[in-house]
Amino acid sequence: MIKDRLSVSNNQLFITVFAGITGVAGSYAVAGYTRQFIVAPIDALVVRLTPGLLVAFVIENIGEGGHVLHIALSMCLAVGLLGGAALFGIYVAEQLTQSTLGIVLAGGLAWSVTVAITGNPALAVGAAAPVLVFTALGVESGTVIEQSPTRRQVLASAAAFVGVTVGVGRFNGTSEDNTITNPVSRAVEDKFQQATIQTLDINGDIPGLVSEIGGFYNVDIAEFDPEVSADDWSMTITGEVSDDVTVDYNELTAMPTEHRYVTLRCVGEDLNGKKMDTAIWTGTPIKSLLEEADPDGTCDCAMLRAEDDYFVQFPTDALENAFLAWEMNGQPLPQSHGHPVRALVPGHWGETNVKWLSEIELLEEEMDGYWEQRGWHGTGPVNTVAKLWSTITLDSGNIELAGHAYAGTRGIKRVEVSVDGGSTWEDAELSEPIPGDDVWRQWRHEFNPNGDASHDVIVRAVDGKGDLQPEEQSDSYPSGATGWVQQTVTR
Ligand SMILES: Nc1nc2c(c(=O)[nH]1)N[C@H]1C(S)=C(S)[C@@H](COP(=O)(O)O)O[C@H]1N2
Ligand SMILES: [Mo]
Repeated sequence: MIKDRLSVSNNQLFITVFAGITGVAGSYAVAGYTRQFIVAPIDALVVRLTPGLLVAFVIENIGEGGHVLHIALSMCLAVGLLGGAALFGIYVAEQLTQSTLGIVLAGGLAWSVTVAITGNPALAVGAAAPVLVFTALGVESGTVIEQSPTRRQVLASAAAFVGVTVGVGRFNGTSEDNTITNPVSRAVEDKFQQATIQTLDINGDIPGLVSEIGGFYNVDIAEFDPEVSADDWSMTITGEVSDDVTVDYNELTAMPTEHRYVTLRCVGEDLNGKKMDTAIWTGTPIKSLLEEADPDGTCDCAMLRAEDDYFVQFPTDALENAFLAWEMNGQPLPQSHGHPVRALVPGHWGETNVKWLSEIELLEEEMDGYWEQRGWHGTGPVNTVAKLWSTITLDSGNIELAGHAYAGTRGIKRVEVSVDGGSTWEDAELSEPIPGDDVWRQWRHEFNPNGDASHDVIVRAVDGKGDLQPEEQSDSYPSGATGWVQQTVTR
């Protein structure tokens, strides 16, 4: 006998949750960790709608872990949406005693919602199919009581489904940037060699003078990087200019090409943090494009915008020696570093180096960029820093201290080390400067511990102008960390 109840049973509610979870897993299986994954656009929206003060608070207090919070929230929302489609289907099936109609409605609804969110009809099937299957299970469990699947059966089939789909997704191998291998041009090869030769002989495990692509730090406002193909890319210089100038990828890469060592450092990192790296970048100076556009704005300031809705504003002067890069260490710019084209602004904090660059707008008056709206002051020149990234005891019994020092376009003249809490200072050994206006240097200092178990080590840099790294300690928020790196080193 068909039950004529109007409500949905607990068992059915339980099944709709699995419909939601497996729908999300199915979407992941076909789309991978990309923008076609149903969670991605939801996450972008969550990030956009989160108040700036909260973002600043999370970055300061939770740091990178903040990503986990909004991704988890976005996952729950996606599960809710797809589960909701299943619930609606079951409800219709019960109300109208139309099993097939309910099941098809649920699948169709899940599909439409996923297409609306991701814009990809084909891949949306990955999310819709599990919803349809679980809705069918749910409808059956309501009508034919004796044969209804037990919770354990539902759980087992859901787990199996998630396992299989995620497995398939892995197997399909969503394109990962680091696997791209290109023949590296002679010029880049030479630069690699020079860096290798000039790298200090350091026993500790620290980056060389050129960071590996896979080890190069990453800071993104969005959890999912935009996917921009070189063919679809173009960049426009607009706003207060005599003429708008637009270049596409072919035009850009046909311009005079240079290979530069450039170091980047994030304003948000700790004093001795690791968000500082150097790569060999291939690109073209931006100057000729700017001159073609002929800026005539009154504030002499520019807003750079990107495909991930990132934007940053700073004085046009900073673009004078800026660079538009399309290769990193001889490879096409990896997706996570701004494929196909990013800006590199010499000596300025990482945030000015816009990835997935789409527009340079010359402004009439100054406006805050993404991070400045959130209280940061990170558009100016970098602070001077000497990092202490490695401390090890050598076979000889001596202690080796080593790290990198960076002061943007000011350059590094000297690194000084104290092993007695600042009473006496010695100059560290420094790597020969690699050519470039905006590069770090490696330093190394070896000392005899003289039987003492522990040493109060302090390191500080002197920039190319002769200015000592400021001693006063401050947090990275809002203007970048200051102070001297200090560490107790024991044998
Ligand atoms: N479009 C875009 N550009 C961006 C960012 C971003 O989130 N979106 N992050 C900025 C920040 S804060 C830093 S420190 C650098 C980091 O560059 P990387 O990820 O290549 O190391 O990129 C900058 N450019
Ligand atoms: Mo940054």
